[in-house]
Amino acid sequence: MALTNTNVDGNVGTITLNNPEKRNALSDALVHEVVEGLRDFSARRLRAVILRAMPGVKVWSAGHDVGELPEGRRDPLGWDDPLRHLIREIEDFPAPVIAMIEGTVWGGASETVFACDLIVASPEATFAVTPAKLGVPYNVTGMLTFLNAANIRIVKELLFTAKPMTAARAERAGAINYVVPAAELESFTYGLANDIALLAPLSIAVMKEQLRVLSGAHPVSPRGFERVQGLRRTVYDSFDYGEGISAFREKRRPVFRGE
Ligand code: YXS
Repeated sequence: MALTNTNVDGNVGTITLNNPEKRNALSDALVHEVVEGLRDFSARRLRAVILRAMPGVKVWSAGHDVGELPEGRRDPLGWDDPLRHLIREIEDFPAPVIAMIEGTVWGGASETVFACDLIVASPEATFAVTPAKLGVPYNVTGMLTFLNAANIRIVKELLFTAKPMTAARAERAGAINYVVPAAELESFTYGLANDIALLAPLSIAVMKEQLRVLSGAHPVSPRGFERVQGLRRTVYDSFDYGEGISAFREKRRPVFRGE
């Protein structure tokens, strides 16, 4: 059964997350469908893509599929993790990817949204970044996605509180572009996409890639990178990581020990 719907109208493509039973969790299967949709849109040389959920949804996406996270002793967000693939496909897509947000956004889905080029949200939308809820050591490029989306004060608030941030606050922080009443969200977002689609696609594609290269240009020494990876390993090898994953699966509150 399809976990997403795709649609093309002129030079604008739409990918709709459609797995409400699992609150559009970013499972390997769902991410695969989104990536295939983006690759098809790229082959068709579409000039803008809208990434959305079904109209009126309460949960845009519940984030990484916790059921697919390793129990421990393995990096939960390594290079080949589905979420990492999805982020890179969005960043590499040769035209603007616009996130149209209704409902709540969680964990890796918040990074997915922040990796998009433009974000339009309804006033009821919220964004939560949840590694600290589960004891997950987020990865380096993921940290960069957040740092490129908002200033470090806002990033620390999102990461250290794991609490949902309202669309209004996210807009004030510059982390999202527009907050639009739900009734106007679709017409506004498609108007934006169609305006972009009338402009020079090669110019936009090159400027998008330039910005990707420049925004990713943070010098980290090999020693610095290995230190970060070593620290992350102490987290995903910890009791707390296993406790966070188990508590989610057992639908109970985790009791973290700091070890
Ligand atoms: O019990 P069933 O089989 O009906 O399934 C339930 C949930 O288990 C499932 N589900 C998920 N399955 C896998 N991964 C998920 N992230 C996930 N979220 C939900 O969907 C079915 C309905 O869930 P339920 O009953 O809780 O729905 P609800 O409407 O009462 O509440 C919706 C949420 C989103 C508030 C609630 O499901 C929730 O809090 N989900 C987890 C949000 C979250 O913490 N996501 C972070 C995932 S980990 C991640 O993204 C990164 C690795 S990190 O943590 O580092 O950011």
